[in-house]
Amino acid sequence: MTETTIDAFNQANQAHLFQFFDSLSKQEQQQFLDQLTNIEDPVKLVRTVQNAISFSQNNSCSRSFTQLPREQCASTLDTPSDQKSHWYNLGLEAISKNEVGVILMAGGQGTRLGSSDPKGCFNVHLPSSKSMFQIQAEKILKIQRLAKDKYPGSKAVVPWYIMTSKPTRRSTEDFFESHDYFGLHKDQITFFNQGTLPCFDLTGSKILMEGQDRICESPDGNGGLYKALALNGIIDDFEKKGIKHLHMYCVDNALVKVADPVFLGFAIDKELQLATKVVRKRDACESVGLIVLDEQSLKPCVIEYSEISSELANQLDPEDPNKLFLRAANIVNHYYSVDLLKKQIPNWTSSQQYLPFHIAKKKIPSLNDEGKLEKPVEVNGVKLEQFIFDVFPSIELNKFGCLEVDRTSEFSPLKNADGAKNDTPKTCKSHYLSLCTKWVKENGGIVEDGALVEVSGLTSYNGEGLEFVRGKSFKNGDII
Ligand code: UD2
Repeated sequence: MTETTIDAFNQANQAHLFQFFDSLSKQEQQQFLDQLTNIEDPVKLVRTVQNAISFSQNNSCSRSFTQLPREQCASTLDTPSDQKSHWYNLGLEAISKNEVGVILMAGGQGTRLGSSDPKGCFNVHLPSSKSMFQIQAEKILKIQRLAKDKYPGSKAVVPWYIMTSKPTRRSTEDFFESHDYFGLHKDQITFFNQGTLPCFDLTGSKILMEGQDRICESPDGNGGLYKALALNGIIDDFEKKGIKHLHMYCVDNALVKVADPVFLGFAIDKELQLATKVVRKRDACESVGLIVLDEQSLKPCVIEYSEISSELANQLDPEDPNKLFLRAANIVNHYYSVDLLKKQIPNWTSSQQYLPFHIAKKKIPSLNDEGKLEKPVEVNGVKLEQFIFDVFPSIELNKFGCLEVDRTSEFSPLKNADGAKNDTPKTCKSHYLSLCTKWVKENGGIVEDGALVEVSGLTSYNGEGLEFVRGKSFKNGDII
């Protein structure tokens, strides 16, 4: 095994990795080889990375994009309420029959937030001081309760699969344990790790070394979900539990409706394989991907904010110049049928056809030519990421759905430290409490002008069941 591994990397022009090999102990040599064998096909990997780097440099996007066809889209902003109730009941019924699972992607590190803790631990300073993880756990508890109430006798357990990365795993599990899983059953929660990808020098020709016996690696992006599901036996677990429908979402959305029955029902009603929620893009430079149609392949795809030309981002809609032409903003909130994952994950994760690599140029501490670890003062390498939505083009258009939802009740991302203009703990707190206060006022509650109240997720999932507040007065900071 040693020779074949070393040969494979020599063939990929990575002989520099073994310059210290003979001076390593047997154990160090074995650890190094174990790390390297995670890379199935080094020649293919290096070639793919170099293509990705040259593509990202010339960014000559010959492809052209347009809006998704109306047939594949719906909007909760103008869907008749009886249609929405039909979807809600379909989704809640599926939950009551234990056919629904939830996948949370929580492997990202809150670097832009300036916190070393996993984002889910973050507290946006609600009156209750609840963390993002607790807010989301209570959504699951509440939707289980609503399903049991509507379908008496049902057990309604929603398994929660939480993907972490190596850097976030320990602290995430400790956080859940120390909060007694926020009232959920411990065995309904499964933690699993996403994979890693090697870091390269700026030209993509050399894998960087972090030590004489190990290479530099970083989490493989939220697109690493598919390989992580397969490697951790999660797909088998879906089958064992009879799960048919999956809601997948990202941890840093303060308003996320976990296992949203309307979204689930939309996908079930239209027999979709994959669906995504979108909000209206706030402005041309908002850091969100755009759900679009590739005009050559006629397949759905997403253009990430870090890879879109400013010209395309600013293009106005010829039918309404007050609107951006491409405005279906991705909020990392997707539906998958388990059938689709079972069928497609082997293709999406084969080393013969990697999901595209996205390049992030970074300062990466790595060995210099003398074999000493050096902290670079300027960008010296690239980290690779795969994006969860890069599988969209493998879906037939008629099996793909896009549901527009109201930003003020469904999307408030936690991305930046306080002081930034958007997407900060302050904006999350303000959006969360404004939504709760709106619910209370809609139900006849009396809230002083300018005051904001919090409605616990255990009291109401989406503003329902608040009749009891009618005629009652509430002051700023009250928790209902
Ligand atoms: C993401 C979306 C972007 C838009 C924006 C809205 C992707 C690739 N981009 O951009 O289109 O929807 O969010 O807020 O989805 N994560 C992992 N492992 C990783 C990296 C990320 O689990 O290795 C998770 C992360 O914990 C978070 C989600 O994926 O839950 C989004 O990650 P991000 O914050 O790095 O993505 P962002 O904001 O650049």
